[in-house]
Amino acid sequence: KPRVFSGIQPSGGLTLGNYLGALKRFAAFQGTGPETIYCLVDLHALTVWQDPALLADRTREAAAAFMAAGVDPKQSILFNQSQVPAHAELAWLFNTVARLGWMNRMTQFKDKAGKNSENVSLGLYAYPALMAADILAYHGTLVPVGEDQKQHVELTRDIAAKFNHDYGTEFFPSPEPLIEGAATRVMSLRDGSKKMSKSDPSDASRINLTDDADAISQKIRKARTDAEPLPGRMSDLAARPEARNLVNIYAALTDETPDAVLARFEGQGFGAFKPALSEVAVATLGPITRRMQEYLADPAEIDRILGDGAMRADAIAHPIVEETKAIMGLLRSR
Ligand code: AQP
Repeated sequence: KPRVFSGIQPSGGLTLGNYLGALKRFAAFQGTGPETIYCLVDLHALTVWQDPALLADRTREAAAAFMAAGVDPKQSILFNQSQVPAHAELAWLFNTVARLGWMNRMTQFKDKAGKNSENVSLGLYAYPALMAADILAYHGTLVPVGEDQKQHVELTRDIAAKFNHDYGTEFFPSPEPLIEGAATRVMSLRDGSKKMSKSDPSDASRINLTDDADAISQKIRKARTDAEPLPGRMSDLAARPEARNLVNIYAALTDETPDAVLARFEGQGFGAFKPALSEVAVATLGPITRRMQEYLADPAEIDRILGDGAMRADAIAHPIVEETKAIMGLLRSR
């Protein structure tokens, strides 16, 4: 039975990259058939330092962003990871299945650890095994993510396959990464070779879902570009990553193809393109920001929604973890 599962870390304010690469697509899966399960992966956020005084508020803010972007907690299951024990429990079992060599190939770990890899948490290294647990605790089969998470979903498939092989079972399905649209990798506004990220030290590198119209316009106006006019086709932007990024963002916001956008702006420079991009960005994000603020005005209601989601999630995941333990031969005497 197909089941959609995906998550976002409440490790900071969510960005336009998270919206276009993930949230917007999460909402689009609702009502299409498969059950949809969306998770604020707070245990993942802990893999880098989180201020305890901020983490709960960031989790509520991320929940508000999900709902403001169209994730309906009645149609979908929406909850934070740490309220459902199955995630951490299955992650340990998967730590015994995953191989060190597989983890050593993970590019996100290399990027985040940088040169200082002796001093990062063990959790950051084990992150992909926890992500495999997130998905497989629900027998998730469809995983909408941005391009940066493709490698982790592939590792999830490897873990499922090795578990099934080692224990002579077909218990875990092989989940598919769904990476679609013009915004599978939104890049930093300051550097076309880096992805837009909520933890980038430069606020000017990203558009936050909480930015107001002035901040959005100013960031787009200052976004790094070149002095060339726009061509008529994306294939002619191959060597211009910053320009390509802005066109992709425009296309994702308006649900057009990048080539359709370029057909309208061919021959024009960024003096004309940037104000047009600001306009579509403000028109899309403005209502989302306003709805977020409405949800955030009632934090107790957000907590109630996440608690309800966690109970529904637990009802699916708990039996799957119990069955996994039985398959592995762990004694259960009560
Ligand atoms: N720039 C992006 N373009 C498209 N999709 C993106 N995603 C993240 N950045 C972009 C997608 O958003 C989902 C949630 O990501 P995450 O919060 O779990 O962690 P991340 O991928 O590491 O994202 P960030 O924003 O860069 O977070 P930090 O800075 O905390 O590491 C995923 O589906 C991801 O692909």
